[in-house]
Amino acid sequence: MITLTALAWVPPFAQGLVRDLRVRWALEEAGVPYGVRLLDAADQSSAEYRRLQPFGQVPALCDGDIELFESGAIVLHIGARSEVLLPTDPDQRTRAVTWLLAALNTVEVPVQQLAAIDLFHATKEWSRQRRPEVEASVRNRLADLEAWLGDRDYLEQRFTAGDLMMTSVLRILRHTDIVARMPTLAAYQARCEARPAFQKALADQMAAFAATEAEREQRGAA
Ligand SMILES: N[C@@H](CCC(=O)N[C@@H](CS)C(=O)NCC(=O)O)C(=O)O
Repeated sequence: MITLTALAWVPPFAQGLVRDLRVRWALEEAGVPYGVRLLDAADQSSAEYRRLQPFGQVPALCDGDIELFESGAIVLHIGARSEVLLPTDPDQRTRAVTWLLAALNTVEVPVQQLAAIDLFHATKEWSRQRRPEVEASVRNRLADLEAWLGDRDYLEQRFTAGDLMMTSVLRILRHTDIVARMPTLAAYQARCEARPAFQKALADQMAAFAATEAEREQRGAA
């Protein structure tokens, strides 16, 4: 049995972005059933949780005897069970892994810097000074990605875990119009997000937050 650890609640600006979504999506693509353990903020720093996730973050995953953290590692672990995520042809498989790593190491780094500036530090003087340079580096990365995509539907011949991760990273920019103004990239993101597995994963993450809100309201009213 697979158990995914996710957060019980986050503020609306983060709902639909929390990184367990990537894992839920991979599990849905692979058709692998799973249960979810929801963490409160206090649980994140507990010694018990730190044994599972050394940094106290989500996602984490237990699959039988193996305990995993880092969304990339978890998606690769699930991908090993699913031709949909990782092709069996060794070269195609390596290309899919390469794109997953490019999403995390090359694209997510500046994208996350921009999100942190806009969502957590917007009123600080240093962020006002730093933002133009970070936005420019995001735009450069995305222009290169758009050039690679050209008229392809996916990063390689077909959808893989690389597209799953790249789309998950592009979503982080939803508070900006950067992707919307890049038609090839916007169409690519929409194509990947239209997949039933993504829609199910997103609905399930949002349902968990709604359930926590309802429970908190009920407790408040009692
Ligand atoms: N590199 C990690 C990043 C995980 C991460 O940043 N998780 C966020 C939620 S999206 C988190 O748990 N934040 C709370 C914290 O850092 O305390 C991964 O991809 O799994």
